[in-house]
Amino acid sequence: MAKASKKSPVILALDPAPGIKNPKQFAIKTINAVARHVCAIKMNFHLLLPLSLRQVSEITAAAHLSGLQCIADIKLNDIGNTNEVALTQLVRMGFDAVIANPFMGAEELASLVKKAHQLNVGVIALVYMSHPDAKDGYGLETRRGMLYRTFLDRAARADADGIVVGATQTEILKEIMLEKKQAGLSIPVYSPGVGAQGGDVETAMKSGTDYLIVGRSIIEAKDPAEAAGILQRKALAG
Ligand code: BMP
Repeated sequence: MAKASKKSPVILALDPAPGIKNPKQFAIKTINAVARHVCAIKMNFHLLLPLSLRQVSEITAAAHLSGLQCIADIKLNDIGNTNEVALTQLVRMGFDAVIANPFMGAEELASLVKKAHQLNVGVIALVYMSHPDAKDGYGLETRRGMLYRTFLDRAARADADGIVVGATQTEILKEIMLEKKQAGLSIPVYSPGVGAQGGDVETAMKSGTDYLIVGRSIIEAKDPAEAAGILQRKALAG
């Protein structure tokens, strides 16, 4: 996976609100409006379920034309064969990276990353999600400490291209930032959760976030380009 441009640390979560009449058109219009303020787009089930392979490919092509990378957010977590089929389809649609859940197991994750790298795409591993109930999963106590510690370890050992840690999880972000420094790890941190979910841009950037993933605060703004520009400036200042 090519490194995302540093011109902006903001990734657009391209999640049209339910009921949007033409989601593909909406997606392409939004990409064109905000492209200069973001480095990538992330597509979730909001678009991947209602649209066809061809329609999704048209969106990734529009993003690539604007110089943006495309991340498929399907939080992949299945048996190896199914993971590989999903990965291959996503590559056909033009995605540059997929988000996966290390819950699948250390070996499965490592083999997914290996396969992805052969196909020249990246894998971003969920380590700790942004919603308040995330502690009920990623924060579960295990014999090896909290579950996210194992997920972080799996992501690093598998040579994943990034990790997701919620922007709302300030203490965990800081802990991981310190740990990365001590271990000489450079794996980038992708953080959803600012704005609509209550996370703060400056706090997240100071706590170790490399890329902010932002949906509703941009998409639902009166002027999405202006909202993305403000986020970009705040993130670069943070
Ligand atoms: P919003 O900025 O509108 O809250 O959107 C955040 C996006 O990031 C959504 O697509 C959501 O599914 C995703 N996400 C998240 O919010 N928290 C996580 O921990 C992981 C995610 O993928």
